[in-house]
Amino acid sequence: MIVRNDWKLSEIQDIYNRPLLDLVYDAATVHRENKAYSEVQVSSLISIKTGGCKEDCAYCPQAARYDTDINVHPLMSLEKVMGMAQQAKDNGASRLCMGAAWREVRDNSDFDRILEMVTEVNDLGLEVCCTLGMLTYEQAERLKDAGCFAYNHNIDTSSDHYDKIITTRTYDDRLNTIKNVRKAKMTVCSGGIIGLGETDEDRVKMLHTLATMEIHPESVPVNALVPVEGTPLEHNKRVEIDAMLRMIATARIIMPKSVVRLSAGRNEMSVAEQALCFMAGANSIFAGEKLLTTPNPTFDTDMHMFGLLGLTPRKPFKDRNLQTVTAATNAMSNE
Ligand code: SAM
Ligand code: DTB
Ligand code: SF4
Repeated sequence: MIVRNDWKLSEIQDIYNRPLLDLVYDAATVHRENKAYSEVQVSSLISIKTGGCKEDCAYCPQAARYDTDINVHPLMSLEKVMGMAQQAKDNGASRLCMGAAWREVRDNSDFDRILEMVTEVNDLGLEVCCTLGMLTYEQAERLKDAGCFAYNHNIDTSSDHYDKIITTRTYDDRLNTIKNVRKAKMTVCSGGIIGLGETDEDRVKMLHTLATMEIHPESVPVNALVPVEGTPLEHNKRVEIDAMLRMIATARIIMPKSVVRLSAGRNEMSVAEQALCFMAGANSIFAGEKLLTTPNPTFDTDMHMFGLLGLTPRKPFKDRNLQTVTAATNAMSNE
């Protein structure tokens, strides 16, 4: 399978705009070249620090400036996180993603505590992912050394649409954090959100930014906006299934080796809609009754769906992915 990072915008546009069932069929064909196509990576999310964030991301219930009904709390204790991590593992998750409502990481005792969480969750045998906002290279290295396997930092939308959604940090800031994560040899988890009032062209541009990165993100979350009361986007229309399918299928075709995660928005989707997304190449979900602050299907509901669709949860696959990163990074340094 050839992995390209020289995609032209017009090529991606042509793929994205194919008749929907042709697009899904083409993506499913690419997906089936992967012998593990019926395995789905199951990640569980913990909001280790909720709310009170200084940023102005228009979609986010955790921004301090919006009046939303969330359970604001400071950084959780190590013990509490470990209890939740064990529960996620018992439920069949292979990855645990810890999220903090921060603009950026600071070198303080909170970060030290997170490094301990990372080490201990890793020792449980789960892949550890963090999403803590912007990171310097040195902080990325510390996370990596503590055992962090992946770092989630979304580009969210196209560079053109970005400043209609966020004004408190730039697109380049985001790309820079992603570079720091890559340089520290963690795997990169980066994708975006649809339903932010963007056009199809913005969606294609966002996919183009991801698919022309020197190394594709190992995982690409596709979130449908969960409109939350009190945020500027609370009245945005629900994302239709065709938009989700076009995003997932196009991502699958242009980043054939990446894990594509059907992320926020599943609570509003039927099993049939989700089945189409898996058909179109989605091979990861967030499971557990809560995302960060909003509801999500329970593990039991998802395991029932997996049974119906003949899908199986994927075991932690640390070695395979690390080899990919190491090989790719070696190739970069040999150039
Ligand atoms: N504060 C860190 C940051 O912004 O990178 C980490 C946590 S932040 C909540 C992680 C991601 O969640 C955002 O980049 C965004 O893509 C997604 N997200 C937040 N609110 C959302 C919503 N209402 N609907 C869909 N996705 C959302
Ligand atoms: C991602 O792309 N989606 C997740 C995770 N990365 C951190 C977060 C979704 C948040 C949805 C809104 C909420 O629950 O607060
Ligand atoms: Fe803060 Fe992250 Fe929410 Fe933006 S998305 S307001 S940075 S928690």
